Amino acid sequence: MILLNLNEVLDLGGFIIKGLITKLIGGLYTVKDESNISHKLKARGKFRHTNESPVVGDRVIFDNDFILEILERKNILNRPPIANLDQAIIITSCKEPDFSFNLLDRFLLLIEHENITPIIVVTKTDLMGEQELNKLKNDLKYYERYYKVIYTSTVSLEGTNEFKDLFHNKISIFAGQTGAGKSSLLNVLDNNLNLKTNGISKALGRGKHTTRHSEMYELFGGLVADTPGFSKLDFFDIKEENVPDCFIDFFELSSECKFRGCKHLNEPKCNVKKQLELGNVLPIRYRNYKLIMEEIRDQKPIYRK
Ligand SMILES: Nc1nc2c(ncn2[C@@H]2O[C@H](COP(=O)(O)OP(=O)(O)O)[C@@H](O)[C@H]2O)c(=O)[nH]1
Ligand SMILES: [Mg+2]
Ligand SMILES: [Zn+2]
Repeated sequence: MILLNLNEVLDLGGFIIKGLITKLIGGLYTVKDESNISHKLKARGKFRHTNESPVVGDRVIFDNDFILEILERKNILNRPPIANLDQAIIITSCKEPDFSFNLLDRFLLLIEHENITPIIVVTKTDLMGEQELNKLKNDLKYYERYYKVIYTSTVSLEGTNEFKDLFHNKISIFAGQTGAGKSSLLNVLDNNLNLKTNGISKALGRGKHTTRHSEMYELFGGLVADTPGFSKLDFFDIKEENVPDCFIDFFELSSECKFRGCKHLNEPKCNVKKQLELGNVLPIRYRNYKLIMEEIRDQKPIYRK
C-alpha cells in the first residue's frame, strides 16, 4: 500500500482531496469528503493490478473522477470487505433462526482476530418464552464479563434505547446470520433508513437477496454498515496458533497455564482446563473452542487468485 503524507498531497493543488468511502455498488464508489459532500468516483486503473482495491470504510485521496490512493488501514474484514472498523455488532436471534452459541463463538473469533471490538446483540426476545429467555440470559452472563450484551426486540422495542451512545464517531458493522434481524433493528433505530428486510422482500417476490451492495449509513453520529449476512463462516484466514488468544477469556487464564503457547487441549497443568473443571469456564464455550480448533487444523487450503 502506498502511503502518502497528506499535507504534501494537498500542496499539489486544489483538486485532490481526502475522503471516506461509504458505498460501493457496481464499481462506483461514493466518497464523502471532510465537508460531508458526496462524490461518485471510480478507482484508478492501477488498483486492478494489485489485490488492494478500495473498499467501503477506506480513507482515500481522490480527484474529480478517480480514487487515487488508499490511506493506511487500521484493519480490514474480507467478507464482506470493509476497512477501518471500530466495532462489530454481532446480531444473534433468540429464535428464527434459533440461538446458537457455536455461531456466536465463531463470530467472536473472526472479529477478535481482526482486532475489532465485538458487541453482542440478542434479537427477537419477543419470540422466546420467559423461562427459556432467562436461561439464555444466565448463560450469556459469562460473556458479559468481557463484552457488552444487549437484548432487543423490534416488536416490544426492548433494548432499543441502549444503542444511542454506541455509534458516535465510530465505524461499526452489523454482522450476523441472514434473518437474524440486522436490517429490522437498523430500521427501528432510524426510521429514515428504510432498509429492506427479509419479510418485505419475500412479499415482493425478490427472494433472499436483500442486502447486496456494501454501504454505510449515518446513525447516531457514526457510520454503520449493514451486511448481507455471513452464511458461510469459514476460518481460512486464521492460523491455529492464533486462535487461543482470540478467545479472550482463555487468553486471560493462559498466564497461569504451565506452558507458554498452551493450546488448552492436551497440555498438562493447563489453567483453562482447570477452571473449566472448577466451573469457571462456560462448558459450551470450551466445547466450541475445541470444535473450532479441530476445524482449523483439518481445513484444506483454498486457492484464491
Ligand atoms: N418477532 C420478531 N421478528 C423480527 C424481529 N426482528 C426481525 N424480525 C423478523 O425477522 C426477519 C428477518 O429480519 P431481517 O431484518 O431482514 O434480518 P437480516 O437478514 O439479519 O437483515 C423479518 O421477517 C423480520 O420481520 C424481532 O425483534 N421480533
Ligand atoms: Mg438484512
Ligand atoms: Zn492452557
